[in-house]
Amino acid sequence: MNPRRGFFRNVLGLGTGIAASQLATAQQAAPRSGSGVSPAVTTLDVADLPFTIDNGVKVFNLVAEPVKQTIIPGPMGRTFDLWGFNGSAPGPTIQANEGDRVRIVFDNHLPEPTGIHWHGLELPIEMDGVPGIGQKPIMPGERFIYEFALHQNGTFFYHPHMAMQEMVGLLGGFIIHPKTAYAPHVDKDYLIALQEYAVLPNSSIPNSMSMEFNWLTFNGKAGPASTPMVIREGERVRIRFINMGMDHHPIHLHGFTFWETGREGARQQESAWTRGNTTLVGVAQARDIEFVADRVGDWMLHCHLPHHMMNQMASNVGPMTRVGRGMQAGAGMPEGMGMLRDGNATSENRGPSLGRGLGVGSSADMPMSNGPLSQAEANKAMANMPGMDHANMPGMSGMTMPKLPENAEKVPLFPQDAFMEGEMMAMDKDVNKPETTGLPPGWSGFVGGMMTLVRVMQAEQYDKIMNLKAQQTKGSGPQ
Ligand SMILES: [Cu+2]
Repeated sequence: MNPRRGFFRNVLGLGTGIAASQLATAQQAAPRSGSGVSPAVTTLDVADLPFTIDNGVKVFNLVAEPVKQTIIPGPMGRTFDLWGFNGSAPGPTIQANEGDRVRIVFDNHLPEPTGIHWHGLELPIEMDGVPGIGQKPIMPGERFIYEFALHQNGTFFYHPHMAMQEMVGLLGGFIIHPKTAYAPHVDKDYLIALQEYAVLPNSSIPNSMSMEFNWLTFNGKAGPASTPMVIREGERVRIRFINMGMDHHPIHLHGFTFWETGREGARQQESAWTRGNTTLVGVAQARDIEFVADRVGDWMLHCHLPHHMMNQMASNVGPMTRVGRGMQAGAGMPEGMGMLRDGNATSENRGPSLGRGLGVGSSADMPMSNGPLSQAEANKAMANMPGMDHANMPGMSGMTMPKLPENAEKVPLFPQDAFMEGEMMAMDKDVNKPETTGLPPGWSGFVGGMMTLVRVMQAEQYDKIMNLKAQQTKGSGPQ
């Protein structure tokens, strides 16, 4: 494929939602070299941070602030109160080139002091962003100007150097393109930020004290709201992952064996590349993978921790489906962290959730598994959740509860996924976008948490989706 054509296609794809004047700067972000060009990195569902140039310095404006982040849209969806940057959590991606000098004008619109750390960058101590050590804390309403030269290249990120703030959304990608484009050339280059939240069913605020999480996100969206990657058959693809949370995520790709080509430090030399289909993205780490998408299909890309492939799951978050039982609220820090208050692990007073819980739903209250225990209970629960009443949802009336054997509940371990995953959980319409065109009806009921799709398609279908995207962009104009 002509790499230049690929480059412009990517630049245009990136232009969705940014003004034409900024397009020029996005173009400049990708250096040329004899071996080809580095495509601009696409952070699906998250914008890029625009910049201006002042005397050769790239100037970015970054604002930390409370944000409303829609994790999943629609009547079954959730919007959380998070702290993010420039309107989103994660914040917009910074893209620059090796050799650039950057100035980041940072405004603290949070109600508490902070400082922004440029994770992995080699820079002067006073630019390292650790409040109380290298710099004074940046107080609410204050501005601090970071300025430094970039002599590295690779996948980096930015976050406050305040532990609890890291847990409520404050993270963003920082991509430094190399002076000479990496070889072999890639046609598509994506960034996926991994974040997790513990949010009770009746709340919009994550419990940053929790050790267990029920909302797992790629770029601020839980499946099926994460926008799929759309790839033309034969393209070489790079996906970069960054992780800021409490858990390490084993990210697994279906259908392809990739090369792990980069880590948080830098791109690896080729002799150090390793083959795999799962890469463990540890907390504070970055991992880059590359593969040639030579097999058509809608391939899963997901964290393989089972609880991270679902939405709303946590030990005994019962009241959502067990209507009428009530919920313990206002638990203190020991309960929230699942600590023992007194006695021992087998005493009556075990704390609400035997460790690592969300801090609700004591195991004494609910000595049973998650979810409804029978079809009758499930139907009752559905009736109490208007958002899930598919009979009354436009376009969803075809989706019903699955027909199960009458004696299903006599089988030990039933139910597992029967009422948690499947067509009755589908929300195709709510997450419909050009990139989902042609997926089987009900697909969205099988995609949750840290799950998305790598859709590899033949040229005709690929062009059709690109046209739909172009029309959408034209229709909506700059956002
Ligand atoms: Cu995970």
